[in-house]
Amino acid sequence: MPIRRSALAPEKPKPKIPELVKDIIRISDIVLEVLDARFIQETRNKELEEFVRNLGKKIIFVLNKKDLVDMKQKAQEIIGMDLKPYFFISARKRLGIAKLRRMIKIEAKRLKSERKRVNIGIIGYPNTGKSSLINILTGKSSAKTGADAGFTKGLQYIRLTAGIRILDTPGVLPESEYSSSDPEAIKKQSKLGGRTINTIRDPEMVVTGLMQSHAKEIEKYYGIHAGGDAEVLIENLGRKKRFLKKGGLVDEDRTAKFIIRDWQKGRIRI
Ligand SMILES: Nc1nc2c(ncn2[C@@H]2O[C@H](COP(=O)(O)OP(=O)(O)OP(=O)(O)O)[C@@H](O)[C@H]2O)c(=O)[nH]1
Ligand SMILES: [Mg+2]
Repeated sequence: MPIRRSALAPEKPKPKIPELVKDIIRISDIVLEVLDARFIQETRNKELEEFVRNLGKKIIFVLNKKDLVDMKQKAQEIIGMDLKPYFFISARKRLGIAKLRRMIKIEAKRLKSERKRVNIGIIGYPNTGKSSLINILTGKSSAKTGADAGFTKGLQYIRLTAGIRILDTPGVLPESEYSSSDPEAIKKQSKLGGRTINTIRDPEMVVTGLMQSHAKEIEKYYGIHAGGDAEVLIENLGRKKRFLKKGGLVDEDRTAKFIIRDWQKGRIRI
């Protein structure tokens, strides 16, 4: 049964690493940390990695959404990043999946001599594509996916092959971003997809943040020349899409949210 999202519920303080995620890590034999290839360092969660390592478990780094990045540039960027082993993949475009699946099976086979069943836990920052990866690996659409952060809520098991189970987890924010109301933190979370559109009070501010770092790519995507100015972009796009309020003024809020949604859905290549 699909789990209802409680996007409108008041934000309650959450534990830093949710108990559910800790439990899944505890029963996992191998852990895959899914990172966004666009923002590798920013979506990494060192506390979570430490928790896994302290339990003596191996981490495989999965750099997802490679369809959105320039691979030549990325190959340079990750040198010396201490990500071993790592796999660049695209769950959306089905790139790099066979290689990753092979690696998982080899690791699992090694462990299977010691136990009946091998559990693979999938962890990571919200919205990096954990559930999408599971669907691609298993060839089923059993793990629910969605553009909103925090889409995966409960425990989900999916069978990979006989004796190998994959466990999905809800995305976890790093401690430094936890319940922050600082505008810079909100901009960052929205850019990384760690904050859902429903909880963004000032979408124009977020678009301003996106334009500060990626104006060229965003303007190209919409075919609008805005000279890096978020207001100009919103005004023009709102007119183009006919997102208008009474009196014919552009509905800036709606237009800004539309841009954030495209960004979080991974439609804009950078
Ligand atoms: N461009 C691109 N988008 C992707 C890729 N993989 C996933 N996405 C998109 O990223 C968004 C999040 O995907 P999910 O699989 O729900 O991410 P998740 O990590 O399970 O998210 P939470 O459960 O909320 O933490 C969706 O809009 C996906 O379509 C990819 O390889 N490329
Ligand atoms: Mg999910």
